[in-house]
Amino acid sequence: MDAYRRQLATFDPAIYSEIEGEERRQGDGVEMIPSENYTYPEVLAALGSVLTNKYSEGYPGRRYYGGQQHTDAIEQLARERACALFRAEHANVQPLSGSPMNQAVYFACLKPGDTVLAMDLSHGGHLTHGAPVSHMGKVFNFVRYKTETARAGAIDFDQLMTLAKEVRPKIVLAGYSSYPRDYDYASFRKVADEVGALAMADIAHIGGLVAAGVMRNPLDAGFDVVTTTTHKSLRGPRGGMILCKKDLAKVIDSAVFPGLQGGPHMNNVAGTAITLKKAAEPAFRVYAEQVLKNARVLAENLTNAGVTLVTGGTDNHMLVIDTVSSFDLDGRAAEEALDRIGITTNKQVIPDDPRPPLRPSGIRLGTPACTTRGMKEADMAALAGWILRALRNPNDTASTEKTRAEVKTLCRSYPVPGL
Ligand code: DSN
Repeated sequence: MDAYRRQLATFDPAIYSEIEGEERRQGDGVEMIPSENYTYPEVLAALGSVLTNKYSEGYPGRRYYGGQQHTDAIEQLARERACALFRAEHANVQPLSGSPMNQAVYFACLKPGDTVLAMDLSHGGHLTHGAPVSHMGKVFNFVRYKTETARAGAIDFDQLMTLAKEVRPKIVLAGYSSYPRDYDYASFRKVADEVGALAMADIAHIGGLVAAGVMRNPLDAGFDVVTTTTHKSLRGPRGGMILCKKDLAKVIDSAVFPGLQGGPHMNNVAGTAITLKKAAEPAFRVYAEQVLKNARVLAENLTNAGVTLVTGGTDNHMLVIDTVSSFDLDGRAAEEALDRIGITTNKQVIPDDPRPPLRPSGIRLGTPACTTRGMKEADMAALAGWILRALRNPNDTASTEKTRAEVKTLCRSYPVPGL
């Protein structure tokens, strides 16, 4: 145990024992929530550094407080690395997380009441894409488009064009948090051009896969602005980034600070810079390719066993299982059954779900975290077997205990980075 941990354990044993418990939980189980990952030990070191003590309102070279010689250098490196990695003209690395990054783009580019064309929540869109319960949904006018679930989740771009001509959006938004496919960004760009809208992509989930070059980059299709979180497939600290064209740089930066946020969390910005350096290494591409392979193998094993996947499969890191039609279990019961065997997933609405969000018809699974631990195709086949066993026999205590032990044994072969 290092000196800081010993000090914490002595001063606040209650908190320390919960941290230890969470370390055990993360190590003994398989994390399959598609938005989660294990960050690098180097990032953990930056997060726990003295950078957390520093206020740095403003941007490199233009701060409102003194003492910025080191923070300026760190933020500048993070911005340059982000631009190089994603082929962006400008990067803002200050958003505290995914929601504020999207809010900043809306406030930078829209007036209250303006229209945004975004993916329907139940088809995979995100809360910050204007769900009625979000504040953004009250400030701006979000109009929804849907996917064609029977055609592998395809988007009908003729229909989208007709809708865009009708509602005249200021932003056409391509983005999701529960959609297991890739997008045809050029077709979105065409729709945006036709109605004079900005093309925005929210790649929060797939930022790492785009950075590695294993999924399409919307900036290559001429998108104006792209947002991504840093803690999902990118494997960094919790945070957000906005990548945009030069002509939007000023309004985006002002919308983040002073528009929406105060001082950036410089320990996070340093963690982001380190993450971006890691993501530029060849090993990260190998990791990203394995994330996709693992998701496909998991999907194949489940569909071969008769499980219904939303859109029929996956092109990215995630799978959405219709648990009601596959196992006669709602999403909450399925999530709980998997929790009991040490596989963590999350309940999830499926397209046009007739059930409520806390008892939806499905669950969502992803491979970024288990791939970080080193799991490969054979492990995915084993995981698929255990998932099937647990969801077919959710109330069989003996089977649950046996499966839990098998999951734990697998986990012992794959230590969590940083532990
Ligand atoms: N919570 C993240 C997710 O799970 O997709 C984004 O909201």
